[in-house]
Amino acid sequence: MNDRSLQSKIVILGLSQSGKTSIRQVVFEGFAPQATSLNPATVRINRKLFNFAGSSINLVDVGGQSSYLNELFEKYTERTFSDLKALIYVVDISDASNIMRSKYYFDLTLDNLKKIGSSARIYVFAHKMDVVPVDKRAAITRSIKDIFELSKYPNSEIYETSIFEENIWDAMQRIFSVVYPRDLTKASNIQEIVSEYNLNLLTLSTSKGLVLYSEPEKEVNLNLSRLRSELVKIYSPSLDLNYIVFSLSDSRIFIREIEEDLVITSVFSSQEQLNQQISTFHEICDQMRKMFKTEEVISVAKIKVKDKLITFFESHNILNKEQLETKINKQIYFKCDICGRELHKSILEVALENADNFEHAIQIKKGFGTTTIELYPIHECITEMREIPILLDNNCEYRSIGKSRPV
Ligand SMILES: Nc1nc2c(ncn2[C@@H]2O[C@H](COP(=O)(O)OP(=O)(O)OP(=O)(O)O)[C@@H](O)[C@H]2O)c(=O)[nH]1
Ligand SMILES: [Mg+2]
Repeated sequence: MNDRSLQSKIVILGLSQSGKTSIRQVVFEGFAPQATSLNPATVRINRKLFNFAGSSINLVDVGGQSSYLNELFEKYTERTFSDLKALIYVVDISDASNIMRSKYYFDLTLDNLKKIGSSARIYVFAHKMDVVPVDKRAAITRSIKDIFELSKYPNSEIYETSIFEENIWDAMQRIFSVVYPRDLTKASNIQEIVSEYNLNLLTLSTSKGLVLYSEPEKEVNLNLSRLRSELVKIYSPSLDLNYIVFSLSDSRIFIREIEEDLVITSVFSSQEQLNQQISTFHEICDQMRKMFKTEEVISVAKIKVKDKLITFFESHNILNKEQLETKINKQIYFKCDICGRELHKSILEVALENADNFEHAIQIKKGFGTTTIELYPIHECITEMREIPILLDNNCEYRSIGKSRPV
């Protein structure tokens, strides 16, 4: 298993205020859509690694102000677009006056992707659709398609999206079904379970309903995981809802959350005995739980960064491997000098957030008999992203904190 194979990079681009960060927050970070209303503009680039059942999505959210976009295309195209699996280009359909400017950066993006020979798929989001009455939407989407000349790009698709509606999840599901890096061993184990127990369908999804594994691979129109969350809200808000079973035409559907944010759906034929199916379902859940147990699925990317971090410290004679294992996971508490927020991060978390910029985020300085480790955690402050210099001693213990600065 090589480490790149379980990581996919997605870049979200588009003009400022078009809704990129909001999409990231709602889909990947569990924010309520309303909570995005006061989002500050993203400064430069925000990169984050999200783990879904052992595979990671490396999500790059680029601040859409012209100065950042210009800087990206002048200096960072290679770094931003290399190994790209999917580009999400967000067009704010409520901002007609900027549509040609948006098209300009779209063309620039596609020119650059072509230049580096990228085979990334292109997903255009006709976004903020909630502001448009349903009967006017298709016409708007058609005109975006024309203006952006999408027919020129056979690997492009356009979706109507809004963070306030289900369609953002449908669009993300389509993207995930192409770019989510499936672990082939797990996929074939699931296949075996399906044939062993004679299932019609077995899926693993997030509780928001993004399907990660599905055997056979098919699109189910009903979002079963989300149905489960709705039922939990109605019937069992304070209890743990063990599992749900119901019949639908000639199928019997079982749904259960096996780990935090991992939901199993099994579909049996309704011909057989219910009792037998209940015990089979629990057996399947146990097998799947073992396969996707959180500790076992610390993403490969995380292990890679962890190893790199330990080797880096060891090469500077800072503690030994065993001691480092504990130290790099220990939370360091600090406070932002601008917004006053109290924050905490471990050395490993700083390294993970800055996997692309590791050498900057963690530096070791030696002089006059002392060794200082400098950490630069990034913090989403009131109006911008800021990095906060934290100094540690040669035991990786907190020594002092510096003034934060914009990144
Ligand atoms: N009506 C509506 N508003 C949205 C939607 N998505 C995002 N917004 C709002 O749009 C505003 C800007 O959102 P951001 O996500 O910060 O925009 P951005 O594209 O990240 O902007 P930059 O970081 O400056 O590039 C916020 O107030 C969001 O609440 C949507 O689907 N519908
Ligand atoms: Mg943003």
